[in-house]
Amino acid sequence: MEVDLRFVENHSKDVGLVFKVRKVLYHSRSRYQDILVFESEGVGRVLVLDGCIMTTSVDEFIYHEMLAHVPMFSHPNPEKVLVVGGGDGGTLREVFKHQRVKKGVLVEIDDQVVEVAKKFFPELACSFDDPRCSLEFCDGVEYLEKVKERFQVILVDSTDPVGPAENLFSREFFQSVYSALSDDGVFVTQCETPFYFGDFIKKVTSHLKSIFPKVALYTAYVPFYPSGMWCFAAASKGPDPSEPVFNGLLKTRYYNREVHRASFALPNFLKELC
Ligand code: AG3
Repeated sequence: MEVDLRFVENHSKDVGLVFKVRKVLYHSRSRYQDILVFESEGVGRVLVLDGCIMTTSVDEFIYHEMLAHVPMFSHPNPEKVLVVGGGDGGTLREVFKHQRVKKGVLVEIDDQVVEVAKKFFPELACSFDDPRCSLEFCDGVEYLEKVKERFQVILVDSTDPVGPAENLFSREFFQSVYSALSDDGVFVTQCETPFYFGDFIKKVTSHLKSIFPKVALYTAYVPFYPSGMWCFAAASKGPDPSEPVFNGLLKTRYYNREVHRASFALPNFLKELC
């Protein structure tokens, strides 16, 4: 008899998303979180942290391209880039598509996530083999409090703002990000879905506005995240994040110049959050 195994992510107490599981490839608890990898029937491999879908083989490109390329294309010369979180490597992979990048630092609290990505998601973890990559295993908040180096672009690719990632959305953390950016630096953080995290998004943008001269929200459609509508908060010391200034072409499947600009056009209920 075949066992009908399913994984459910609960998006609220009443709504969730169900995946048919072909095989559980890895399941273990690290020092920080529960890590699960499964082969699904319909959407390839799935990475789950603390019960939340982080990425699937079929839609990972959307989130990673939109988190990385919007700031990367709006900065005239992003030589040094810092990614906080993103231990699967997908965001850094997109960053390294830019030949102009000389160094990409990834600060991840949980080395287990990197190990798991290397084993089960080589198409994401390939970024760790790039000679420009520097990996630091520590808390992003502490790293940014101490770092002396300055970055043109800083990205936060975190889990939901509960548990290990909570402090990555505090005003103090955004203040350290501001200090670690070069004078024309651009910052983007993933910032959840307006359907379930509206108040949270509002808090994030108001913290950012109290520190940065330019703040804007943009969205992307990520099918397997709660509600499918995903927000990113961009904050800049100089360049306009909604304007792609770099003219080069990269191989991307979701991102292009039109999508870049259009992603900043906000529906009315989202305008209220920024
Ligand atoms: N980081 C954002 C994931 C948030 C998803 N939330 C959820 N499923 N409840 C993804 C990491 C990919 N590099």
